[in-house]
This record gives sequence, structure tokens and C-alpha cells, in this order.
Amino acid sequence: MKDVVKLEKCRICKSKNLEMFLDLGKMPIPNGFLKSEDLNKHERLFNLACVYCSDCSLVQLSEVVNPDIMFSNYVYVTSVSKSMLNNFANLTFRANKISNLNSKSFVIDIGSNDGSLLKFFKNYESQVLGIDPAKNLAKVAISNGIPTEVALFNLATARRVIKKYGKADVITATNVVAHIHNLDELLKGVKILLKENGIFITEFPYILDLISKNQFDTIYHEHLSYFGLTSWNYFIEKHGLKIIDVSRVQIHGGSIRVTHRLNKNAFAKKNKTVSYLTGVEAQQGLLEKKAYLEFAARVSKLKTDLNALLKQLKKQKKRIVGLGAPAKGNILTGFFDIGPDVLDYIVDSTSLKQGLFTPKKHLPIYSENRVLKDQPDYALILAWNFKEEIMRKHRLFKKRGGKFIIPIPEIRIV
Ligand code: DWN
Repeated sequence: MKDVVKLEKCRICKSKNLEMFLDLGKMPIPNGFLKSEDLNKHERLFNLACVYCSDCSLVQLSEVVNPDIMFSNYVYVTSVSKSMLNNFANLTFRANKISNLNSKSFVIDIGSNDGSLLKFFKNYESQVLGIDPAKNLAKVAISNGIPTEVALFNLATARRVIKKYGKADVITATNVVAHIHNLDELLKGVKILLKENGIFITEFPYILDLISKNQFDTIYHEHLSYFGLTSWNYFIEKHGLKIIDVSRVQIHGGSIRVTHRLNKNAFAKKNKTVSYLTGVEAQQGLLEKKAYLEFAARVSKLKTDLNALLKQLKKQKKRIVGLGAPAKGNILTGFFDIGPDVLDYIVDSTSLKQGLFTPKKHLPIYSENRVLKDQPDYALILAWNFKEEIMRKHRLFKKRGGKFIIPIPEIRIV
């Protein structure tokens, strides 16, 4: 595959009626953190813009960056947040309620990262296998006792896994669906890999939350598609799967967890929550372009307002740092043009990120204990989806008079 290809037709319904509604300009890949020796080298930037399919309502990026560039050496580690691990514990609990997991169960996680989710399935004595393209994270998972195949998931990978390990009782794919360009391959692979009575559980950020809570910074090159249940249900039914359970979960600013079985009975009645949520999506205007244009207008107001606040604080000689170096933080600082003249540095709990610099704005990243040493005046929470956990961790900073700035869904100083 070339380094970047233009999206000619809708990823799931193949329509050519794709309409641009938000252009975030040229951006680096969101987890493209830099070493100090890279700072003066040429940094590759790729167009980052969102289109809306007026036929099936799927929101998707207008260009697709080659996954090898983004995922073969990955610094995002799932286990860095307690909220994420709690979410995985809940997902496993729900899977067990449906599948009655035991030592004979075989669970495969697509996009298994460091193996955190599969560790919870091992607590139910299940056999587990991770599949992930990041060599560096597969090593971590394997060292934690989680067998892992280093590969992008597609039909060929599914066939190879069946030959080597057999079919799965449970297949999970959390924060993966948005990352895969050829989703037909994903579902074809899932269908042959799943046992007759198996379940497929996927979880991805929910477009209803993204739009209603102004989460523009979760739009980046890793996330090719932004699903609602309307578009997702259309797509999985086309592939002969059926939804048996849906729940909204708080993780990542608001996600949706969907559980499927192979559709043995084509006339199975639609899951009640599917009908309810697709109704809410229609009622919120997500099946028309207008809602997306209004979202784009809110994003540009947020940019104006946050920059005005930061400019005013800098004029008052205030010192400001960033809390969390998430991929989304690189989009917010990149698109809002927030650089070292505003943020002294960013702190992050991920050791892989400490000592690196953010892409595009080259903000230095340190460990979290630096905040107490320096006691800046303000801390901009870039990982706003974990704001409670982060504010709890930095409560002494606040006790000493420090203030948090929360940028999303609207600007708040606490
Ligand atoms: O889909 C994806 C989402 C799910 O995760 C991936 N493509 C990439 C990644 O996106 P992200 O980097 O925006 O995810 P997070 O989980 O919002 O990143 C949180 C960042 O904040 C991490 O770098 C860890 C850091 N953090 C911290 O420094 N202190 C997190 C917590 C909870 C903390 O207390």
C-alpha cells in the first residue's frame, strides 16, 4: 500500500456521496512522538479531514495513511489507566454472563496491545491469544503470559490462526474497528474465526458522544471511521452478523460496546437498544450533514476561546503545563497551535513517552512528579477523558493553589 491513499468511496456502503465537513489541516501521525535528535529532521504531515457519507451516514477520514507507518512500533499502552482496566474488567464480566467462560473457552483479542484485556479473560481460566501489529507491545504481552501473533488482522491472518490454534468462542476488538481501512476483511475474518455459537464483542468511540461533546481531537489518522449504531448495524447485517447486546460505556469520552453472534436466523427481532439508539441518532440529526457543519463551527469557536484564555494567562505571566500526552492532545495542540510559548511541558504516566517530544509542536514530555516540583499556575488536561483520575493524582498541585483547565466538551477552569 502507498503511504497515503485518498478515500474514493464510502468504506462500508461504497457510495461516492462523501461530503467534507471538517478540515484539520496537515497533521503528523498522532502517536508520532519524537526523540530530541529527530526535532530538526523533516516531519511527515498528512491531510486530516472528515467526510460524511450522505447515503449510510458513516463519518470517515478523507485520506488513509498506511497502517505500517502508524502501528508497527506503538507507544500507546492500554494498561496506563485504571479507568481503561476497569472498563476491561466490566467487558470480561459481561462476556462471561453471555458465554459462561471456562477452561475450554478460547478467546482471541484483535488489536491486543499489551495483553491487558486478555489478562482478565485468563481470570476465567480461558485460553487466550492476542493479535497485534506492534512488535514492541507483543513482546510485553508475551512476557506477561499472553501468547500474541504479530500481525494486522485480515482474512489471511484469520486463516493462519485457525490452522495454528482453532476457532474462537469469543473474539474481542476494542478500539480497533475505527483503525481498519478494509472492514469487509475484518468481518470476513471474524466470521470464519468464530465458532458457530461464538460471540464477537467490539467497542469503539461513539459518534453521538464525539459530536455532542465537541471531541474533535479524537479525529486523527489512526481513526479512519467514526461509527454510529445506524451505520454499524447496517454494516454487520450486510456481513451476516446480528447484534445481541449493546451498551454505552464512558471510556474514551463515550464509546459503544456491541456484542454479535453469527446471524443464523435472518428474521431475529432487532435488539431493542439498537432501535432506541438509532432513533436517538436520527433525532440528534446525525443522519444529516447539518449536524456535522454545526459541530465544525463549535470546534472553531473552541479554538478561538481557548487561545484567548491561554493568551490572557501568558500575558499575566502565568506558567502553564499539560497533563497527559494522548494522541488526541497532539491534535488539540497541533490544530489550536499551542506550543512551547504557552505550555512549558507535558507530563505523562507512560514511561515510553517520557523524554520524548510531541509531534508538530515539539512539547517536551516528563514524568508526572515534575508538576509538584515546579508547582505551575495552571495545568491543561489534554487527556480530558481521564480528568477525574488525573485531577485526583494531582490533588496536591490543586491544594497548593494550582488550577486545572479542562478543554473538552467546553472550557472549564477548576
Ligand atoms: O484508539 C486509541 C485510543 C483508544 O487510545 C488509540 N488509537 C490511541 C489512544 O489514544 P489516546 O492516546 O488519545 O488515548 P488515551 O488513553 O486517552 O491516552 C491517555 C494518555 O494520558 C496516555 O498517554 C496516558 C496518560 N495518562 C497520564 O499521564 N496520567 C493517563 C492517566 C489516566 C493518568 O493518570
